[in-house]
Amino acid sequence: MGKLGILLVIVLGAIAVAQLVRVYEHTLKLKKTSEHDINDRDNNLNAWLMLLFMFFQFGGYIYLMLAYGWTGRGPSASIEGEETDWLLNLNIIIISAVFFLTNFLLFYFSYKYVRKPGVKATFISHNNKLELIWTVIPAVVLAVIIILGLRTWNSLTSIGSDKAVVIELYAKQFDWTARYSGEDNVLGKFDYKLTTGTNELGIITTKTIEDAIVDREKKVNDINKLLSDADTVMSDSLIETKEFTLSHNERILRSLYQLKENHKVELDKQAEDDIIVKGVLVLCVDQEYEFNFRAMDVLHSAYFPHFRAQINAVPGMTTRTKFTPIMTTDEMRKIKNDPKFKYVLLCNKICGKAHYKMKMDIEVLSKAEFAAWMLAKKKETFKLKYGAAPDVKEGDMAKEGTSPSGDMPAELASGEAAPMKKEDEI
Ligand SMILES: [Cu+2]
Repeated sequence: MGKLGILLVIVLGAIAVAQLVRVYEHTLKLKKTSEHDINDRDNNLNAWLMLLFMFFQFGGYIYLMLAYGWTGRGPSASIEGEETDWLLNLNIIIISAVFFLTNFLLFYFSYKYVRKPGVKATFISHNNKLELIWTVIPAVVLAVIIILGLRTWNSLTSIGSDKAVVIELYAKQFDWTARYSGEDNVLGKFDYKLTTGTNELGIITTKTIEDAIVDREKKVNDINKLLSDADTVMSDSLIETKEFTLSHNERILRSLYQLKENHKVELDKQAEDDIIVKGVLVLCVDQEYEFNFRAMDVLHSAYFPHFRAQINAVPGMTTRTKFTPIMTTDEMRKIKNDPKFKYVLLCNKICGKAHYKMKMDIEVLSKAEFAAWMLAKKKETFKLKYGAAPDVKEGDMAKEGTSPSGDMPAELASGEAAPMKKEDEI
């Protein structure tokens, strides 16, 4: 049975209902009563049904609470999450109280004040006291919820303490990339104009700027050559497109020259010790983390359900949140009695077709395990993966003690850059 069959059943069903109503109207006419005359038996039945419905929804609410363990969130895996949980619980208590009270009044009064023969209803047009009560009480309760919420929100989105480790999370359709800030705990600066296949996060170093300029100059030259080539025959619309692409590339090239002029070589160090990680975000237990978020394309929302953190990742601006994991993945597996349990970072904003699978696993390790993992990752700094600027002397940087890669093997220190992947034309 296809869609047509379903449609046919719906239409026939509607016709059947309409016919039944007509039959009912005719019976009433035969009985010489109007359909507006409702007898006491029908009224009492409806009054009892009201009461039954009230018990049904109260029972359902209590059953769900018991079946899923309060709100179904499970234990919080971060210090900050416990405060958020406290707030959520306060809200649930208030909401539940209002739910039970208002629904009780609605359904019980419908039952109690069912029409009785000979009893006339009292007509009340206005009551100032009642108006005041149902305006002031919700206003006060809402004010308390908002003030407490804002206080928590401000503390969660403020800059981390001195002990906080800074990590950047970069969102794009449809995955997350983490950038650890390295030994100096400072993230290198970035500029979208430097984004290429080998510098996905657009990190600024002397070398990435140089490479981007070379790349962009080549693009400009290629188009110029094509446009001035007398042997190439092009349609007017193609010429227009090429000229548009040319002016776009020239504009970017001009800002790249500017970027180069304003760039301070000392800043290279901030970027070069950064470590870019995909796939699994590895964290250390009892360590405060400050997460900075960026988005490449559209709005995303970083959601850490177990750590009770969520914040939007917005193109063109950096957003921030922080938390301190208090349970390793292994500890949580024991609590949940689930050996396959994994913490996750999800995207909680419908950002496109494959939004549902925009996810990054999170592994919280003990201090010793994390130190071992980090030691291995030190061999994957941005400098070692991308390459350093040819004019920066390794010895000088090591002497200053600010570069973690001062002791790197000579063959890696030579800074062989991976070839730049050609960026798509606009
Ligand atoms: Cu997304």
